[in-house]
Amino acid sequence: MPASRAEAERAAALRAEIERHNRAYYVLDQPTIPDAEYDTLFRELQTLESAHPELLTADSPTQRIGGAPLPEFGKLTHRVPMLSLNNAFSEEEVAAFDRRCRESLGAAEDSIDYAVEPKFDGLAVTLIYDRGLFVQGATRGDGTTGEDVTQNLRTVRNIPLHLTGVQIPARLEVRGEVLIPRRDFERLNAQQRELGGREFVNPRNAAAGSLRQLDPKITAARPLRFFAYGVAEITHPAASHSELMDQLSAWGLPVAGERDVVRGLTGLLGYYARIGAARERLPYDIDGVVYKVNRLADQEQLGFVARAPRFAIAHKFPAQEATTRVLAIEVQVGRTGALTPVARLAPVFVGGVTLTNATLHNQDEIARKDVRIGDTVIVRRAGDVIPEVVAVVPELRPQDAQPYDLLAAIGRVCPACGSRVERPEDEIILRCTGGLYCPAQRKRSLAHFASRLALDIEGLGEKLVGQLVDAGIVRTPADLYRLDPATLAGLERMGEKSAGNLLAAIEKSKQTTLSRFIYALGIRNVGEATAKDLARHFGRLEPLLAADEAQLMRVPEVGPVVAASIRNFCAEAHNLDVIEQLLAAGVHWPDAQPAAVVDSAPLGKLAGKSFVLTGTLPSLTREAAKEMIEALGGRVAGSVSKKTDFVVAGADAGSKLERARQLGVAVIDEAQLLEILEQ
Ligand code: D41
Repeated sequence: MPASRAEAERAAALRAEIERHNRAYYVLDQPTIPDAEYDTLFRELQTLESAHPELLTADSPTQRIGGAPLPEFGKLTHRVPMLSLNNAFSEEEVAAFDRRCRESLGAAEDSIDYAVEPKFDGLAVTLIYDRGLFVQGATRGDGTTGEDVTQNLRTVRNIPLHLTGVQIPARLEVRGEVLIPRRDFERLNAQQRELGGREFVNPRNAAAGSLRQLDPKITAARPLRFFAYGVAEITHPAASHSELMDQLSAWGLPVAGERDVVRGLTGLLGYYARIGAARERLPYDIDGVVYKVNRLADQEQLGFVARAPRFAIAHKFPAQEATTRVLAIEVQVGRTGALTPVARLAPVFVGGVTLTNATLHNQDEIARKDVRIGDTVIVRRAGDVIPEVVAVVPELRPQDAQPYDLLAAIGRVCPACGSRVERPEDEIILRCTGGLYCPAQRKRSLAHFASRLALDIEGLGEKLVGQLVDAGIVRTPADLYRLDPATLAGLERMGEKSAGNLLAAIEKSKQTTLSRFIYALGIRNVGEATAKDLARHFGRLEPLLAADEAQLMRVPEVGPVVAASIRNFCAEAHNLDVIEQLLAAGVHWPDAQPAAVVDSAPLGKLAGKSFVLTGTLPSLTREAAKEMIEALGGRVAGSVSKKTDFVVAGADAGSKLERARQLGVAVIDEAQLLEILEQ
């Protein structure tokens, strides 16, 4: 039966009232009614809508509990790319940012107004409003293309399903960050514990995992929140970033309560200190603060470099350190047999995650820091880098602690396979000589083969590879293409669905590119950049496999060491055998081109120039610097050799900088790099 006019009016009134309470609770943080009363209103609306589906609207609050699961997320190409932010780690770097802005704008000292805000440690998303109605939302992805997570974003309680107020533009694309407040995160983990589910390591991971659920009901049950930090395009008359944020807030969008406007470098550093001091008391995790030149006209004048704006910078809080005890030292075997000592630690909470181990790098480092089992040590965790032991606290050393000798500890044999261990000349690391006989090396090689920059087999990580190798199901990459549901069904924790997903991912990986394939083979000294060089030069696989050292060294950037590695690899019959099996299994690449065609491609002005990036650059991320160099035809390698043209060194540059000095390679800083790029 169609709804009566009274019922239609009641539904509209309920929607408005519920959204008003929602906003009071989730945006303004001022609850207006008891939960039980809210639930009663909500259920009344649900009952009306299910009796009269024509009353249901896209922006009804009932839509926040999530609809049917999706088979997969669609992709969404951002109309305006989602840029990245450059980082500053010190006052000097902030001063340099302020100076650059002043020089470009011709402004005097302490005269620029900056909009300042906390840097949320969440997940960047974009929300699209069509005539005020929330119609689509996506993750940032790689900045160009993200995943369409509209149905999940609808369940985020403080995202308005429709905007309120005046002068709402026909189309508004809001950029912001999705996160889970700290208190809610604790509660969520307690709940996971009770339900016997997996706990999340930190709020960021929990937010990312929650937003990427195919079942929106799961997302709806997670305490996600959104905060806006910008718009894709200015469609509203605002003169400054702060006015723009005020306007977003007036339309009902949540913005950071701690935002402010300050003047000059003095103001920036004052804000940094203020937020740093208040950090523990904030309801959410932040990893720094963000500074933006406030006047929009000035922002436009400053413009962009690569993929980040010149008018903004993130001032990060320092890497986090803590002290804990070394319970044991274990030795891990890498893909190429390198043995890495790892300290097992008494669990310690550092910068949002619990650390249980930290790398000790190699015997020389252990000796230099004199790390012993039983020692109390300082561990550091910075961003995405592997946690490391920084130093020992000598006062707290147990009397009986003995100096640690790696070679003696492992009895001079590989802990994974018992093969002889050697220390190649000129190297500080020990290596297992077992090659692919060693199960540890085999696992790492397989995981490398499946990794993101190689054949990119989604879901096939170290853990699953370990299971497959231990069960004797997989020995070489070619075995992956012979897996079937029946074999996988025997594995622990492998349901029908995950088996299906894995097989689909393996099938998908068959179509790849030549450079990915070369990289995936895991030839020693052939990293991503060299794999690209080889693919470009040879165009096809066969001539590469057949090339002798002289032919290989004709590839720009390939020297005797790399050439010898490739020859050694090809001299092993079983390597060629695996390649043959992979091709027979259907692995292929559509981009095969004769070398001549590739070589005649237009050259950038950095063609033939090789760079190595090391340390933390003051404003560019490594990724951004790499992209800029590659865009001009240059090459970014992972290690320094005589063929390196420039080493770009930032703060805390280590062994690569040292090696550059030994080899007499030119060392430049970020400013000099930018000069070269802009020439
Ligand atoms: O709170 C943040 N994480 C935050 C991120 C912020 N407060 N402001 C930001 N501003 C921008 C620009 C200036 C590029 C619009 C950002 C980000 N970007 C950002 N987040 C992730 C990538 C870029």
